[in-house]
Amino acid sequence: MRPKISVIIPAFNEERSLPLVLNDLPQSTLHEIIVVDNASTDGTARVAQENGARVVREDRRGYGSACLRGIQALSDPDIVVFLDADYSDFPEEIDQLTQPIIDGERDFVLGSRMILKESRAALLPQARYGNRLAASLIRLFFNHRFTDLGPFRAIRYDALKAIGMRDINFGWTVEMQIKAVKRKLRILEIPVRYRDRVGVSKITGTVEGTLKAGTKIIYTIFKYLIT
Ligand SMILES: Nc1nc2c(ncn2[C@@H]2O[C@H](COP(=O)(O)OP(=O)(O)OP(=O)(O)O)[C@@H](O)[C@H]2O)c(=O)[nH]1
Ligand SMILES: [Mg+2]
Repeated sequence: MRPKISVIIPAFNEERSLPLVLNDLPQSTLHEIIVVDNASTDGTARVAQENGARVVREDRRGYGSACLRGIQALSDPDIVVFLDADYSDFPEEIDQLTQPIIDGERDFVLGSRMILKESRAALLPQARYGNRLAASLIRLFFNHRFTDLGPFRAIRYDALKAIGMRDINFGWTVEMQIKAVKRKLRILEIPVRYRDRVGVSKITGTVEGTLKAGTKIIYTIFKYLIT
C-alpha cells in the first residue's frame, strides 16, 4: 500500500506565491495538503482553497504556531512534509524527501539549501551565516552534522508525535532537528534547490526578523543543551 503523505504549509499573507507552490506539488499522489492561514489579511485562504488545499486558520501569529495547528489538523498520515508558502523551495522535489522514509531507511529527511551552489547563493548572507553558526553549535553540543535549518523537510508521523514539538515561532526548525538527534532518529540531509521568494519577505529579509529569529534559534540550542 502506498504511504499516506500529508503536507503542511504555514502561510502568512502569501496570496501571490501559494498558488505556484500548490500547483508544483504532485497533488494526486498526496493524502492531503493543509495550508495554515496564520491570520492573513490578504487572499491566502481563498487561493489555497482554489488550488487544492484544505485550509485551517491559526490566529496566534508565529511560524511554530502555524505548524502546530497544521499537526492538529492531520488525518492520520504516515509521513508529514513541511513546506513554506513563499515559493522559495521547489515543491516538485518532495519525492526526494519522502523516498528514504518510504524505503524504510530514514525517519527524518531534511532539505539542505547549503549544499548546491545555486541554492546557497539564493539564501541571504545573514541566513547563510546563521545556518553555519547554528550547525556548528549543534555539532559541538549534540554531535550531529547538519548544514542547514531549511523549512522543507519530511518526517514519519509517529516520530513527529514522539518528539513532541512545542516552539511557537522561529525555534521550530532547530527544535525538530535537535529533538530528532536526541531521539536517535535516522536522519538524512539531501541537497534541495532554492530560489528568491515570491512576495514580501517576513523574516530573513527584514532586520527585525533576522535579529528575532537569530536570537531565538541560538536560545533554543542552549535550552535543549540544558534540558
Ligand atoms: N514570519 C512569519 N511567517 C509566517 C508566519 N506564519 C506563517 N508564516 C510563513 O512562514 C514561511 C517563512 O516566512 P518567510 O517570510 O519566507 O521567511 P524566510 O524564509 O526566513 O525569509 P525570506 O524568504 O527571505 O523572506 C512563509 O511561508 C510564511 O508565510 C508568521 O506568523 N510569521
Ligand atoms: Mg522564505
